[in-house]
Amino acid sequence: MTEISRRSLLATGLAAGTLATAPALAAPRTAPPKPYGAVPSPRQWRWHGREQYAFVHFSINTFTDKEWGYGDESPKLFNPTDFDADQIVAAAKAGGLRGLILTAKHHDGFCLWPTTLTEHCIRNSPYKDGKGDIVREMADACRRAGLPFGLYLSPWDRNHADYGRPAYVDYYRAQLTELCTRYGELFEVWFDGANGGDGYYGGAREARKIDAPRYYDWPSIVALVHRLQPNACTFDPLGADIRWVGNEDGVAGDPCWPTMPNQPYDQKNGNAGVRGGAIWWPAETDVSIRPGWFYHADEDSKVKSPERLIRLYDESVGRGTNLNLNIPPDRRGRIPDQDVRILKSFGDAIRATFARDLAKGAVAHASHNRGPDFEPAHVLDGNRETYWSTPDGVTVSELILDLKPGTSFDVIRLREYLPLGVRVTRFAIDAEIGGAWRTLAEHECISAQRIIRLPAPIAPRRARLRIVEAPACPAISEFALFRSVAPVPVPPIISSDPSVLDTSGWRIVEASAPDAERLLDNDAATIWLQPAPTHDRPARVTIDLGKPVELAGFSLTPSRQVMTGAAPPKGYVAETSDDGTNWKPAASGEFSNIAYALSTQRIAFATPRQARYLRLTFAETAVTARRLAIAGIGGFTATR
Ligand code: FUL
Ligand code: CA
Repeated sequence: MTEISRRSLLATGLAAGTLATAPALAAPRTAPPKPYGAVPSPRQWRWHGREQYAFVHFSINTFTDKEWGYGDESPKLFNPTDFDADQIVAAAKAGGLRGLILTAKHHDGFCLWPTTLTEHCIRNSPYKDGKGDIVREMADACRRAGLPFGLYLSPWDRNHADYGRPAYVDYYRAQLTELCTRYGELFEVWFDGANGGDGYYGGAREARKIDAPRYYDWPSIVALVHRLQPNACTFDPLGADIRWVGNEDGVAGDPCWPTMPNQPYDQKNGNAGVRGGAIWWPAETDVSIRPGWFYHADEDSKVKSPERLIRLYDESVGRGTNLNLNIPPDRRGRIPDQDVRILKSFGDAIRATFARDLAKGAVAHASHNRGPDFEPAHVLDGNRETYWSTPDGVTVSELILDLKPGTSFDVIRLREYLPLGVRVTRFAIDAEIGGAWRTLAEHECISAQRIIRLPAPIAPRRARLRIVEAPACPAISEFALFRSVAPVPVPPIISSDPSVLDTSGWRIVEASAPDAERLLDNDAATIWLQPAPTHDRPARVTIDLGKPVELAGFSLTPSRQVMTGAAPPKGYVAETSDDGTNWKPAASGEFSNIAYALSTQRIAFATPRQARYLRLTFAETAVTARRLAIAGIGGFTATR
């Protein structure tokens, strides 16, 4: 018998005679391991248990078909016809989302609550004759459903006359005070990083640049929130409880460490975090179920499928971050039916997959044991506060599950006990099949959780977690096994807006770079990429619309992938043709604000016309970049 296996048998009390000869004295208690490196605050530790929640972008933009309002929109435009907070909350719950964060105010400055601080608010809208309060209705609906509630309050305010001056920061703090004192407990408060640029600013209509950290004095704003809402995690700037994952595609780095250097945020480190970083600043992965953050009828056909959402879950929650999934209400003030169907399919699949830990009933034993309070069996008890550990100094170690015969699984979930810090640097998972050990996966970082999906189910006799590298003894709170349940497919729909053309019959005739089909696949995550164009060598794509259509304009969706060194086009030349040979000009100009808002642009022709072919030419990128990226092209006909 090797030393390791003999010791592991002793530890689990299985070696012959140990039980019989053990003295009747209580075993001496061993102290828990000392924390390693940065650790979460109690508020952050609670937040890690939340896993996924809903982001709800709803405001003036919902009614103007924009992603970023300029700030001069009339409050009268805000008029949901059938607002139903309970329906929105029910959709979030169906999706398995365990909290909800509402945009109380987006960049355009319009406030969804009847604030005493500005006239640019719901009081001056037709909704409930100015007596409505969307923040209150959402907060109450969340409370009824037992869902924690949070708020987004855009620091950038394109309506406010004082934006850029000290007086605005006082206004912003007063807004936060109203929100943190009127609506009960908040679990998260979201500060958007988009800050400064052109806007209405009380009629000045100019560009205002600010130096955000200096202007806002974030630590004091974070302290204000913590004073009024001690359980609310603040999102994003240095000093806040949570960091941005560095993209809006829903993908965390692999690994994604919850620690960072104590320095202002930088996007590259934000995605993967920094092992051994001085502060606990875990990532939140934010992404929208649709291409845009706000509802647009022409994106009804582009809602992410349940299969896509599962992949996003694996690449965010499965890498130890929390997923903040945006589900935007439509102009009725409800989550659209298609999005509800998809959320339900996604939520059902996740619930069914993780309903039962198949490792329960296995016998757990380890190469090394710290003592009775740190038993290997603690990884099977479904309790995130109990964990297996080894003696100090024993870092390379392993934990084996002797499975119940016939246990078949294809999903593995591991969790570390985070109050003691991130301890495991690298680990492997092995399975014993037919008497031989086979490595299934090897990764860096476990942290809050690590989900590993196998290509197909396996039914080994034993499964093993091998800690390959760690600076401190491990503290593993879970080693669970599941059998994945696939989501029920939800067929895509054609837009609910009759003016939006169905592009399924469209085809690329000619393009200046390969893969132009990606413009037509209804998927904003696949992009058409090419070297940045010039006026001499423009980018160009010609599309056959399949049959002559009444074309009133086109839409262009930029890529939201912010780390590709690419930018969207600055402007466009659109031409149409009946035969693909003779071309007529249709429209030309610049896209408004495309580089920063990265939102779908809808360009109407001066006059609708019959056309079989559409040709688009792009001569420049919107900002200096190595490459041009476009995610999608669509078209619309005149509304009848
Ligand atoms: C970004 C904003 O500019 C978007 O409009 C959206 O609110 C997103 C969550 O954050 O920075
Ligand atoms: Ca446990």
